[in-house]
Amino acid sequence: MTVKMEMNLDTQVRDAQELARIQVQSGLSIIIPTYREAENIPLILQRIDKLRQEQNLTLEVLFMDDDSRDGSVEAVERAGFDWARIVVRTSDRGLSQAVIDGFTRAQYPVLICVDCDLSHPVEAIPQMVLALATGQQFVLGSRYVSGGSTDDDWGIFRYINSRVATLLARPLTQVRDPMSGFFALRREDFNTSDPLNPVGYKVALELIVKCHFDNVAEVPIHFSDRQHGESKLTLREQLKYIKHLRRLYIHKFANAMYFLQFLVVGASGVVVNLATLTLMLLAGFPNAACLAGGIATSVVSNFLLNRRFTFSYAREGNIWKQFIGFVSVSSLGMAVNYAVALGVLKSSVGAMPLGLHLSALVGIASGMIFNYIGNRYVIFRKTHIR
Ligand SMILES: Nc1nc2c(ncn2[C@@H]2O[C@H](COP(=O)(O)OP(=O)(O)OP(=O)(O)O)[C@@H](O)[C@H]2O)c(=O)[nH]1
Ligand SMILES: [Mg+2]
Repeated sequence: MTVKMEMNLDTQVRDAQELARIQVQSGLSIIIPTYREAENIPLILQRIDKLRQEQNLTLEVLFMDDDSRDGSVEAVERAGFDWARIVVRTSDRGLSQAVIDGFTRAQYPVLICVDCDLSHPVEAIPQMVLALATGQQFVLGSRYVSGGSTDDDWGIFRYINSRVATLLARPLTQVRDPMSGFFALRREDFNTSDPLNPVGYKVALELIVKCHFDNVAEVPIHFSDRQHGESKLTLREQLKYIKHLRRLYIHKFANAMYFLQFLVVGASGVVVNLATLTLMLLAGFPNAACLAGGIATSVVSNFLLNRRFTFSYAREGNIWKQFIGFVSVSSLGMAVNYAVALGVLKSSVGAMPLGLHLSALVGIASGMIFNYIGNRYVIFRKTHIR
């Protein structure tokens, strides 16, 4: 459920504000991932300090820096705030890893992640905490809900890129701006997340999926372009998004995803089968041998592709043992296919036009489902992972 926060001052909201005040007083941990942001550090600290004083906030700021060596450490020290510190990380680098590392080090019950480049208005934090206090599990600073905006000079490429990335995440979450790097959640919810394994930049998406958040609120923000320092969002980082999406899809739709990949491999097997059959026919082999050759090569290619992609978690297992298992299960599948096809043919379907083809298709589908179940739960079952 996506909720846009309205700031009506009716009783309910006043209660919520009271709750938010209590939550705010018990403390906020603001985590800021940084890589070469020395110029921006004093600026964001000034803005947070202003907010802190105006709203009487208890907070800590943790800059999670991937060893920038650009004066970031000195910039935090020079600012002289006892509530701000910088953690210099030298291993397991990356934006998402830095954020998660920061969350595990945080001392307060409310966790907030914000970019250092002043793209995100820290002034929206109280409203985000208010949303948490009213029962939301996760709150995003969003460019794409009404009232949200971006600076005007976004080129068409950047805009399309952002929208396509959002669209690809739609089956994972209905929120409008899951790509946002500005968000808030409770530490207790973070602590009960499934194991986190993000690649690239989309840490909010990782958390929404792995913490199973249903109630996600979006607070409209204006997203400003960075004024200082350089963007680290390279094409390489963007390509990691595809890898991340695949992982999240498998996590959320495990069985459906395995089956989908199994079907795609199965379809490729039909092509391999027919291609082999045709080549053998051209080379002058008899029909029966061509059929057998087609089946044999497709069984091998299906096995290799399923092992590499569909059931990639079992890649470490003994390949020969798996191959023998795969062939045994496939042969049973072929028998199922044949028996079902014969059965259907004998029923009233057999008398229909194209009855033979229909019977064969039902047989193939039955054989495939049988094969899938056998492979998923017997041959490539998860205990094969070391
Ligand atoms: N610790 C750490 N922080 C990073 C890394 N890459 C980027 N960041 C920080 O993550 C935040 C977002 O990075 P940006 O480069 O601004 O990426 P972006 O906001 O998606 O792209 P722009 O809109 O072009 O700025 C910034 O505060 C960066 O300093 C990284 O590898 N490690
Ligand atoms: Mg940025």
